[in-house]
Amino acid sequence: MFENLQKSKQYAAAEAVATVQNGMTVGLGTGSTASYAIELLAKRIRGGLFIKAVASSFRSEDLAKKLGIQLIPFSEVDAIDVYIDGADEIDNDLNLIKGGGGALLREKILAFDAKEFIVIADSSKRVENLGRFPLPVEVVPFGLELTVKQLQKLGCTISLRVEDNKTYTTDNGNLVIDCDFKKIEIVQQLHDSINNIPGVVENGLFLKTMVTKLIIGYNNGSVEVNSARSYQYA
Ligand code: A5P
Repeated sequence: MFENLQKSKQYAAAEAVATVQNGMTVGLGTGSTASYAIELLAKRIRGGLFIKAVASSFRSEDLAKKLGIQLIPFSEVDAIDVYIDGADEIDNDLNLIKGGGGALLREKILAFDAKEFIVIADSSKRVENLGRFPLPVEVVPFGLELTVKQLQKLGCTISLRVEDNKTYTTDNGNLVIDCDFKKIEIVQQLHDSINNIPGVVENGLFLKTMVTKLIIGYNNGSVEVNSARSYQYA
């Protein structure tokens, strides 16, 4: 049966937003699923919920401001209580590929700090092995050709991200190389090898230790909630 992915994303987002409590500092993710969470959070705020928020991209910041969510500077963040974001691929162990929307560095900074990182997605994001979705890697513009050569040595086919016929630039003024590995065998090893290349700022592999909860939504309104420790691929 055809699954309405937008509805599935909304249900996953709603389940995550329902866990947010008064007084929390909330990290706002980036992408279509995270945007649903931002909209639902704004709705709860209109209903009386009081929170502070930080955003993982200019796009999410703009959306939050437009919807009346109070954003605070990082100097005022004691700790992020919960970070809610989508993913491009989710494996059996809750390792993720993120960064399809180009915000991987800011997303990882927020997710790493958060006491709870809730991943929200439709079921199409679940895979047995990461790697069919090309892995986004944020790199500095200087020495691009040399960094590309080092990435290729790791066994991938690379493409420099382009948007609207222009080289894509991240919110941090960097570039994104999408690395097609087809199948990633040892996630942690690849993560470390990529980040050991000097021109690399960050890569889109989010290791399982970061994720505390996965919420998969289905278009019939049901959700599957898995805590990181007990989650198994179904
Ligand atoms: C943004 O940079 C990404 O990490 C997104 O979280 C990811 O691409 C998922 O996006 P969707 O929710 O739009 O599928």
